[in-house]
Amino acid sequence: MKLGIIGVTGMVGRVMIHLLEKRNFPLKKLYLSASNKSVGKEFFFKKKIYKVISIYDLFLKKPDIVLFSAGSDISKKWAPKFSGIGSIVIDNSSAWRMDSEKKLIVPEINASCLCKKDKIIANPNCSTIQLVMVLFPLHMKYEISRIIISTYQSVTGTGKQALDQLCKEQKGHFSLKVYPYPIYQNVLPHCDQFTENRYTIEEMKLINETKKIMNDYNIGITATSVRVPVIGGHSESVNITFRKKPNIDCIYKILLKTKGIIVQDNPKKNIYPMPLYAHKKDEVFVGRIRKDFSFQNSINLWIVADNLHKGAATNAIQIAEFLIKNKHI
Ligand code: 11C
Repeated sequence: MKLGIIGVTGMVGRVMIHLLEKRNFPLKKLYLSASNKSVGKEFFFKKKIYKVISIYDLFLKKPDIVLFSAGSDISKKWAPKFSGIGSIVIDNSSAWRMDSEKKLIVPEINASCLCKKDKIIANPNCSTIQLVMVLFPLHMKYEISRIIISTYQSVTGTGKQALDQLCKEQKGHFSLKVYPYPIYQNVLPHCDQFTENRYTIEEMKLINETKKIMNDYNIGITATSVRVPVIGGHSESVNITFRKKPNIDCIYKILLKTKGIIVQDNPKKNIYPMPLYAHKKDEVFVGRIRKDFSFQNSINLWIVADNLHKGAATNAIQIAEFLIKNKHI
């Protein structure tokens, strides 16, 4: 397997290298690529040094799989070129997610819809992945009719500069301006840009991507996305209304046996998911599972995951592993 990463110097790209090594991904060749200013930079993989090459040089290597994590513009320009020479692109940007001809994949949910003709496969937004991981098995049992989501998103979702802004502000330096206001000791009800409808792009991704992955456009979804001065992962408070009457014990059982989910829920011992614990882990953590006494057939729960892991790199690599296992390559 010849695999390339585009955007290897970014926060997600770095986690991708780490996970390929940790998961012992079957590789014949690994190519690391990034923007021209990073060409020549060195990375360690399995104790060997790898130098960053340009995207064009990666293209000339004709990789079997390319993991893109360099933003939408690069994906729009380069993904069709790579797929045109037979590479399978797994794209972590928003470029192709809502394209009706491209599949938006969370392997635990819908990888079985992939076929050999899918040459550009979209990896969902981080806050969507952790959400649907929990929603989907419950939807299968009780049919979700409405979801109200409030997120508490890590600065790592914005990237390295945002992490630097937080770290500098912690030391009293308020010069970097990735966000319109300080993020240290603050909370911004604002992730990504605002759209015409007064929701942010991040909120619209949660709404639209969730429907596409769950393949159900009748679910009512509303979202508020909030940036918090946290590093370890995104948290989500979710209120779910079902068409069928849910049973809390049964919901526990379903989530306990769902692959990729860890239930952390013991109020007597103060056990619940937190970004401090989820940091650098590949699973999605769920807790605070309880009935909503104010509305019929409704529950509340709390979901946390490391947005750079299951929210991005882990999910992309799981898609690649699925393709290999199922002989799509
Ligand atoms: C954030 N969810 O936390 C974003 C980052 O579409 O893949 C990931 C953006 C994306 O700001």
